[in-house]
Amino acid sequence: MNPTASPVSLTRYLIEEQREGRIGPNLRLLIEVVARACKSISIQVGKGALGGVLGDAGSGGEASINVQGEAQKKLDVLSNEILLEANAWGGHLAALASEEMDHCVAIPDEYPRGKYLLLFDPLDGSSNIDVNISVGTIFSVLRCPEDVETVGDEHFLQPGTAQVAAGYCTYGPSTMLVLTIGNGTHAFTLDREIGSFVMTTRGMRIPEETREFAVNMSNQRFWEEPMQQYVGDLLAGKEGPRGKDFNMRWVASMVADVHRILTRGGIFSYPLDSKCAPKGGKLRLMYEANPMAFLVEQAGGAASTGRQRMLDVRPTGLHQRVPVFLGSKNEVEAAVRYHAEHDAQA
Ligand code: P6P
Repeated sequence: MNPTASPVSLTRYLIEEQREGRIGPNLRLLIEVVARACKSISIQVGKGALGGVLGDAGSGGEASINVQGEAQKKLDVLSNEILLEANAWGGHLAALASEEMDHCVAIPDEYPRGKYLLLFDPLDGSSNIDVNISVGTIFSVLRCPEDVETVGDEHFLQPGTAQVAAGYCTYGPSTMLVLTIGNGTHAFTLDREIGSFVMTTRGMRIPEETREFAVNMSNQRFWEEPMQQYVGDLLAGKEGPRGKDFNMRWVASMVADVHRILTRGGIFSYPLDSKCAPKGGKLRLMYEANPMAFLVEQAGGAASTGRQRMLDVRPTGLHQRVPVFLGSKNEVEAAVRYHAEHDAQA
């Protein structure tokens, strides 16, 4: 038998990482449990209109509104429940936090408590579900501080550098799990015939240069001046100061946009604008920006708030929002320079 010929499953990858001492058995179990929950979510998402799971959550015509003030989709609620149930009894977690829940949830007393904290956006981009555009699950794993009797939101407030694992599952033409445990970023594709995630890219690498940017241009008039200048120069193309033409892509599903960037490069930005600035930005730090930043840095890219390395941000709230620039290292650094030069003149 030629062990190097057979495809590497997620299970085999994690066992090999454990054998190398890079993760312990409980973190390996946690990642397997999250991956299994993502398979269940993939099945539900894949049913579309046939599954009775499209449309807004809530009953009697009353929309269900989450802590973000956003109308929940039925699949948001279902995906959240799938992740909660999958992780309750395994003994690997101390508590969970979700975009869909106001506060963290401790593991029920009847189950053994583990030493990890799991954060997730159960179904990011869910506004795209009803129009059949790719959506995804984003997750981040932290260690639970030791000697904590009752886990609270405050125990989750750790910088992105404290993450021990992060990943997303994108529910697109294929279902893919992209994962880092701090030893590179790797992609696994769901083989539906055997029901396993199979490694399809070991060591994703983001090209340092790019000609592709992702931003919601309809917000342009609301952006800060350095962002206006930065994007204006991108749009000026080779006749402008950047000296090359750029292309634009915007799926409005972070997982889909970030997966494209991890696959072929680019820069993704959801900057401050006068609409979201009062909240600190649009995207959430703990379960969107930080896990994506970990994945991107592990693939040779960069991730910033525009003024600070994303993974260094000291969190102040479980649902804290931040401006986001991530992707091809040299392009993110260019965007940061526009902000630094602006701030230096202020
Ligand atoms: P806009 C989806 O709601 C999301 O949180 C991200 O997945 C996505 O990148 C962004 O918001 C899209 O925002 O303002 O373009 O709808």
